[in-house]
Amino acid sequence: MKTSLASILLLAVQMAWATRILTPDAIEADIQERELQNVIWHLNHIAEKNGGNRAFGEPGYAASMDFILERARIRFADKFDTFVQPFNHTYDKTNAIKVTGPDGEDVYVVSPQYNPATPLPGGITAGLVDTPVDDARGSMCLEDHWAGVEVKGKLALVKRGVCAVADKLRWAKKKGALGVILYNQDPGTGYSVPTLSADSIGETVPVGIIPLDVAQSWQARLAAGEEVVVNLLVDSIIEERESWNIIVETKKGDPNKVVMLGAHLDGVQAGPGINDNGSGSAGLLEILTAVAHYDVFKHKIRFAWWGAEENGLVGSLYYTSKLSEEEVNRIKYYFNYDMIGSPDPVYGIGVDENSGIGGDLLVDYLVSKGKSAYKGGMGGGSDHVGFVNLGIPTIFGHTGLDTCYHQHCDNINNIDFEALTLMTKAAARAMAQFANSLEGVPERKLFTRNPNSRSQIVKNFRRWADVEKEVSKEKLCGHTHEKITV
Ligand SMILES: *[C@@H]1O[C@H](CO)[C@@H](O)[C@H](O)[C@H]1NC(C)=O
Ligand SMILES: CC(=O)N[C@H]1CO[C@H](CO)[C@@H](O)[C@@H]1O
Ligand SMILES: [Zn+2]
Repeated sequence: MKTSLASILLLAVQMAWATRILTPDAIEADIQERELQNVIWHLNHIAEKNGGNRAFGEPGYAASMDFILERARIRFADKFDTFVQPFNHTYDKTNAIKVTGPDGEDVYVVSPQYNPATPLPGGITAGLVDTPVDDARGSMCLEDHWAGVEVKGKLALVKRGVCAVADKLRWAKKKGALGVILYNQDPGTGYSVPTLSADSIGETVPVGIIPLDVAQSWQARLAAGEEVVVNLLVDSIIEERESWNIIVETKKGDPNKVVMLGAHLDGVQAGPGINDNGSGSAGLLEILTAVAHYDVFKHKIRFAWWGAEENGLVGSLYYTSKLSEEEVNRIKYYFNYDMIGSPDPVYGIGVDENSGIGGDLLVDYLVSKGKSAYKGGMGGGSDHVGFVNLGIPTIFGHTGLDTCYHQHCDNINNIDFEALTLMTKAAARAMAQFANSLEGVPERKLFTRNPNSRSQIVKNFRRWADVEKEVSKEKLCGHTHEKITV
C-alpha cells in the first residue's frame, strides 16, 4: 500500500498531539501575540458594530458571548464542556440629561449610572438652594449637614466628593428635595461618571453633575439674594435584563480538582472596553485555544467569562453564590485576569495570605522577562471577590489602570500587546503547573475574613430582586402616566 508523504506527516502531527503533555514551557510557546491581536480586533469590531460598547444588557455583550461560544462550543466541541449560566440584573441607561440655567442657557452635565428619571417631558423646574461645603467630612454626606437647610420642593446645589454620590442623594430625598445639582470639586469638564449602584434604586432623587465654575456663578447670585431657577431633566430607564456567564471546562482531568481562570467579558456603556476588560477575555480565549491541543494533564481546567462585572461584579458573585459546598471544595485555585494589556503597564499581581505560590509563579516569570513585577494587594474591584470570600486560593493578575479607563478611547489602540502577550503567557504557565501539581497551593481556608460574606451576597441578590419588582411597578405607573399626558 502506498502512503503519501502528506498523510504520513498528518499522522505524525496527530500522534504528537494525541500525546502532548501540558507543561508550562509547551503552552508558553503556544501563546502568540498575533492571535491575541486577532481576538482583540474581533472584540473591538463587535463593539463598533453594536453601538460602541459591549456592556451588560446591550447587544454588544450578546455578540461577545457568541464569539467566545463559537470557539468553545463549535471549534473545540470534543475537548470542552460548555455551560451558559443566565442571571438577571437591573439594567439602566440615561437616554438624555439636560440642565437649563436661570438665563435659559444649556449647561454641560453628566449623568451617573442608575440616575432615576425626572417627570417627563418637562423635567423639574425649581428654585436652587445652596448647601454648606465640608471638604473634611464630605459636603452633605451626614445628617447634621442638612440641619437648617430648607430644600423641600427645591433643587439642592451640592459639592461632590468624599462620600458616595448616592449618600448625598439619599439625604436629599429624605429632606424633601426634588433633585440635586451636584458640582465637581475641580474646574473643567473632564470628570468621571460615578455610579449610584443598583442598591440605591428608589432611595435617591434625580441628579445632574455640572462643572465647578457654573456652580460658582450661581452661588454668587444666590448669595446676593437672587432667586435662581433651574431646570433638570433626566430621561432614563431602569429595568431587569438577562445576562450570562460562560463556563467552559476540559472534558479531561480530575473533576474533584479544578483549576479555574476567569475574566469579565462585559465593558462599561461609555466605550468598547478593550483593555477593561476585553484584554482578560482575550487572554483566556487564547489559553483555551492552546489547551485544546493537549491531552495529558491531571486536573480539570475551567474557564469563566463573567457578565455584568461593571455593574458590581454581578456575574461572578452570582456564580459563587450558587455553588454547593461540594462544588466549592472542588475548586482548588482561581486566577482572575482583568485589564492585562494596559499601555504603560504596571505588573502588580494581587495576592493575599491564601494565594500560595500562585503570585510568585507570575512575578518570577515576568521578572525573568525583564519586567519589574511585584506582588500587591487584591482589593475588592474585580471578580476574585466571590472566590476569596469562599476561602478559595486566588490571585488577581492585572497591569494597572490606564488613562482611557471607562472611556470611549478604551479601544484597540489602548492595548500594549507586549504586556498582554507576556501576561497571557504567565497566566498559561501558572495554569499548566497547577493542572499537574497543586504543590504550593494551600487548602481552602474555611475561616474566611468574613464568615457572613456568602450569606451577604445571597442577601444582595434578594435585595436586587426586590428592587427589580419595585422598579417594574414604577415602570407600569410611568406608562399609565405617559398615556394620560399624551
Ligand atoms: C430572568 O427574568 C425573566 C423574566 O422575569 C425570567 O423569565 C427568567 O427566568 C429569569 N432568569 C433567571 C436566571 O432568574
Ligand atoms: C485591573 C483592573 O483595574 N481591572 C478593572 C476591571 O474593571 C473593574 C470594574 O470597573 C475594575 O474595578 C477593575 O479594577
Ligand atoms: Zn471597568
